[in-house]
Amino acid sequence: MAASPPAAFIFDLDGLIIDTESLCIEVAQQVLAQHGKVLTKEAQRTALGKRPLDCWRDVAALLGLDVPAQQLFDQTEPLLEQRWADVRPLPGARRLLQHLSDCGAKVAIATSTSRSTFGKKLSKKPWLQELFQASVCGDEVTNGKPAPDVFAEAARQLGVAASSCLCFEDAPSGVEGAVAAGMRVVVVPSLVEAADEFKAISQEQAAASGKGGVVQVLPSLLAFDPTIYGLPPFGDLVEGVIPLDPVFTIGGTVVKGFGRGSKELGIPTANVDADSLRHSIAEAVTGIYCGWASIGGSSEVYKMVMSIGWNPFYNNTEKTAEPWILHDFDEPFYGKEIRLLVCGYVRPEANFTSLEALVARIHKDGEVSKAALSHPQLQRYSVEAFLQPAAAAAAAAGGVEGVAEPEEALVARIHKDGGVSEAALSHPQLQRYAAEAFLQPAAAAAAAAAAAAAATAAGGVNGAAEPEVVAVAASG
Ligand code: ADP
Ligand code: RBF
Ligand code: MG
Repeated sequence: MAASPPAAFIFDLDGLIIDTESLCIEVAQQVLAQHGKVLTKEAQRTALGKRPLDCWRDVAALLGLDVPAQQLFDQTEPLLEQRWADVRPLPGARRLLQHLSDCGAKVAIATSTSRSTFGKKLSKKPWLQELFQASVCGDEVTNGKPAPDVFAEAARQLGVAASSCLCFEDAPSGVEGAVAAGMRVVVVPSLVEAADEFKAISQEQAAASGKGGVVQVLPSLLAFDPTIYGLPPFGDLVEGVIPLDPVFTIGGTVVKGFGRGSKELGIPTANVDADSLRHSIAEAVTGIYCGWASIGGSSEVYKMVMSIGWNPFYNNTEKTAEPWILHDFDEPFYGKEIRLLVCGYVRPEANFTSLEALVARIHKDGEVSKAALSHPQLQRYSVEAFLQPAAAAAAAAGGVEGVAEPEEALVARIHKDGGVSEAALSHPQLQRYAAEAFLQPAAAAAAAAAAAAAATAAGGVNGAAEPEVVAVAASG
């Protein structure tokens, strides 16, 4: 039912447009550990979406930590400062903002972050800087989220009524603030634990009450349909798949899953170890995706389709990433390294009324993915260096200075340097330097020098021209 489009769109930043949450959790854990505390899920939840000092005040209170918020903030800031600029955009954020811009819609950002940190977070994202007309930061209003101040001010700056705005939020405190400002809210929860507490009312109910409210809860911005709000549809589908920009990668080890992929569904899925998954992608990333895969030391690249999330059909308590590689393997490959380059979004995770329905849908996902990945727009990612095993990647980089290589490639490269050096040093031309006095501990060197002096005095041959040797003594 297409109503007239909202007068403006108000976006939260952290955990909605960019994945700051993984970074903040990592650093908060580090700082709390210094005070003998651990960051609980409940503490994460209470911090979500608030201004930094408010976060620390509430987290400290919750964990019974008797340290001033300002001190905790001062401890975290230096750890975060350098890293803000490299935080990645979340799937679908750039696409939606670009679409709204193409439609001529008004867009503002309403964030709890301070103006100076906002600048750092956007510094390497010129594309983002161009996609909104106004921004309001946490230090520019009297009260932070969950108060409505940032949202009310964003609407004011755009010259529209808050009640005619559609807001996108990931955090409970942000949702509360936007609703209090009278806005309709689309929630894309950052934490799965927090997802259950959002209950959507209809747009009509929201409009009728005139008080705003949650109108949709989505697993991802990729699942947003602009036509529901009277806007033109997206025009970017490739064979029914949404191309991702940027693509994302997952590197990890193949571990045992629930033992039901092949057995129950007849569809093997190579589960990625949980630790690698946590470090590769944001908690908020779920859905069915397609892309390219490679395994172990092989440089063969295969098409794959995968589910990322909690598998609603099985109601898993742990998030999994399960690629079904669209290729027949002779044997299992547990324990091997797996590299996944994810470049397309197929659909959100769903629940099914029967196992047959789930299996049929997964097979359809496979067909859709095969077709989409054959399209040049997605095909081109099959040659990405990330998909190559470490040694091959290092060789491909070919010793060109300044080429950024992944960490495994660096390790492989260092080992290769070691091998090359060992061989070269066995050659007489370099081998002879092994006997240099410099390499001897002081006492032995003194003795050798004395012996050499005695030999010279006795008329031994000396003074043969030798290439200059530069001696470098260093520790570590
Ligand atoms: P599990 O529950 O342990 O993940 P599955 O029944 O899902 O077991 O089988 C997955 C395993 O099967 C993978 O870990 C891998 O070793 C192997 N395998 C064989 N062919 C494929 C394939 N085409 N895609 C994914 N995994 C495959
Ligand atoms: N599980 C779900 O509960 N809902 C889904 O929508 C869903 N879609 C999937 C799509 C693909 C392409 C694959 C490979 C798996 C999907 N699964 C889904 C996960 C499936 O339940 C899981 O692989 C098995 O439970 C084996 O662990
Ligand atoms: Mg599996």
